[in-house]
Amino acid sequence: MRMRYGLYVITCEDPSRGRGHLEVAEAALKGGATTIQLRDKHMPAKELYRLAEEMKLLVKSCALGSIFIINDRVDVAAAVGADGVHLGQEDLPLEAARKILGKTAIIGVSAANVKEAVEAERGGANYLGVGPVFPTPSKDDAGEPIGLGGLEEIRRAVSIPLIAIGGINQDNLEAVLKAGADGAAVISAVAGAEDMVVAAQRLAQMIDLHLRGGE
Ligand code: TZP
Ligand code: MG
Repeated sequence: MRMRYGLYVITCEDPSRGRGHLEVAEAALKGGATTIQLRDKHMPAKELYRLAEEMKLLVKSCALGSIFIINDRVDVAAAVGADGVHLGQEDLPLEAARKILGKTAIIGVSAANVKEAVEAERGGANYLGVGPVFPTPSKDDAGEPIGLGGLEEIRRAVSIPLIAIGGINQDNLEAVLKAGADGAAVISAVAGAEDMVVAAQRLAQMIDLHLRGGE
């Protein structure tokens, strides 16, 4: 079955407006997010584990059947039984994560160019996080934006789902989808919005319309 990652909302330790992980996740799910990623680079393992347990319950109680992914921490993903993990280029190698999480886990890998994308696809990644497509306020070391051109190049090179990331908002989402993304991952467009539910709703509807148009 081809997963529908759709609107992929990432919660992080420093969301705008002082909102916490669970608050962002809950609003995102209400707005129609189909994937939630818990991302926290500084939380001690025990605290992250407890938070992940709570967030899993929240995601799984939502009628949409949304996907729950944990950033970086394969150990925490395995311990709470998350749907999967997202790995950057400096994280545990894909094959090592697969050994721990098993065949059915969803493993996403960040790719900023064709080489990284092809390697991750060959290694068995379930989807790619591609970007940063645009400049992002949410990650200091995100690297140079690859633009819509970079996304199109990766689209031509691989066939697994592409989740575009980096500076994506209501104004540029349509262009990102037209460039070949299957979904979009956002932090600030939801966590930084005045009304997080409405912001998520608008983005989710745009993705839904686009996907339906392609059927
Ligand atoms: N990886 C590449 S860009 C980025 C991550 C985690 C941050 C995306 O945040 P925003 O606020 O949606 O640009
Ligand atoms: Mg990482």
